[in-house]
Amino acid sequence: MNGKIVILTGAGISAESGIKTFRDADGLWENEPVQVVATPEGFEKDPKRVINFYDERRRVLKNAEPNAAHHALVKLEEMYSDNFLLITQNVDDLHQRAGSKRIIPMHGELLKVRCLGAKEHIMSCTENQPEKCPECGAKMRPHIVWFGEIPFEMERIQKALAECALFAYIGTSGVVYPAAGFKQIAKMSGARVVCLNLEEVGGGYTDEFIQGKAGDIVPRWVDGLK
Ligand code: BV8
Repeated sequence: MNGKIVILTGAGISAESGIKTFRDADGLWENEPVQVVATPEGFEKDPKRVINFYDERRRVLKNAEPNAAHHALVKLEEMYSDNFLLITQNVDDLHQRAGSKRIIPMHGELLKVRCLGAKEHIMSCTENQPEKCPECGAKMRPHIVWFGEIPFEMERIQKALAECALFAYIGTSGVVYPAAGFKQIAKMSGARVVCLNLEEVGGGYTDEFIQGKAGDIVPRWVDGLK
C-alpha cells in the first residue's frame, strides 16, 4: 500500500491485557463517574478521590503485559517506518512497552504526573502520585487529558489525517471527541477507513469492519498488509 497509514487505538486493544475498558460492563466509569474523576472540576472539588483513581490504575497496569495486538502494530510500524503513525487514546504504556515508537498518546500518560507550577514539570510516576513537585514544591496532577481539556499534538494529528491513505481505528467505541471524528477527516482526505473492534460502532465513513478480539484480528490484519 502506498501512502501513509494512521492507526487510532482505544481501550479495547488493552482489554486482553487485563486493563478495564471505559464503557463495557464493569468498566472503569461504572464505579467512578466521569465528571468526578476525569474533569478539572472534579479534581478541584475532590483531588484525593481523583488521585486515588489514577494511583489504583497504575497499580493494575504494573501487572499487565502488552498483548498480540500491541505487538502486531509494532510489526506494522517496522513495515511502514516514516509512513506510519499510531495515535492512542489510551493512557496505559502497553504500546510503548511493546516497542511502538511513532506514537502520540493524545490523552496523556498514566505513568506521568505534572506539577501545577509555572513550569508544569512533567515526571515519571509508577506508584502513587507525590504530594508536591520535587522541582518547585507545587501541587501535582496526573498527566492526563480530562474532559474539557485539549488533547495533545492535535496539529500533528490533523496533518497526518490529511495525508493518510489508510486509517484504521481499533478497540474504540467512538464516543469521545475529537478522536471520534478522525475517521471522517481521514475519509474526506481520500483514505480507506477500516474498523477493527469487538462490536460494530456506528458513525459511518467506514469502508471495512473486521469483528473480533483485538488479540486475534489485529495480527491477522497486519499479516494481510504485508
Ligand atoms: C475536547 C483520559 C476541546 C482520562 C479521556 C458533546 C458532543 C461532542 C463532544 C462533546 C460533547 N460534550 C463534550 C464534548 C467533548 C468531550 C467528549 O467527547 N465527550 C463525550 C463523552 C461526548 N471531549 C473532550 O472533552 C476532549 N476535549 O473536546 O477539547 C477541543 C478539542 C480539540 C481542539 C480544540 C478544543 C477531551 C477528551 C479526553 C477525555 N479523556 N481519557 C482517563 O483515561 O482517565 S477519554 C477516555 O475515553 C479514554 O481515553 C478512552 O480511551 C476514551 C475513549 O474510550 P474508548 O477508548 O473508546 O473505550 P470504550 O470503553 O468507550 O470502548 C472500548 C471499545 O473496545 C468498545 O467498542 C468495545 O466493544 C471494544 N472492545 C472491548 N474489548 C475488546 C474490544 N475490541 C477489541 N478487542 C477486545 N478484546
